[in-house]
Amino acid sequence: MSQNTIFTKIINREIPADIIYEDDDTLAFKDINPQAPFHVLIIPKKAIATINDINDENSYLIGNLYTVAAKLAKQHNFADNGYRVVMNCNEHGGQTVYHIHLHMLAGKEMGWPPY
Ligand code: DGP
Repeated sequence: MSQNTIFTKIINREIPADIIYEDDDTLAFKDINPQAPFHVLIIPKKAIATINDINDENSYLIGNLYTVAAKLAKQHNFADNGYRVVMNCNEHGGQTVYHIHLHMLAGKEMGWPPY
């Protein structure tokens, strides 16, 4: 699986994105096809293709994604109302970009089950 996806281009500023958070390891930007009033993708700068590629060495990067989600929830005032974070894996999970990413959706009440 290629490590170079459209998200690498966003990290390297080769294509534009509406970036709302950045630190040394993590980037968050608005999804191009939003499914909620607030729909942001939170990604590690290091390319990890899927959940299946998480291991003891890189799992701290995944923890960071949730830490950023918690920060954004407080910053954008939907921590109390609630929100959803989702990570899709491979074809049946609905993954289309093979650079791991946490979808963060907020600003409306979510339905369940998610299909
Ligand atoms: P997934 O299906 O879980 O792999 O989600 C991929 C998401 O990435 C999808 O919701 C649309 C978003 N996306 C794809 N290409 C781009 C892009 O070039 N820019 C931005 N901002 N989002 C993108």
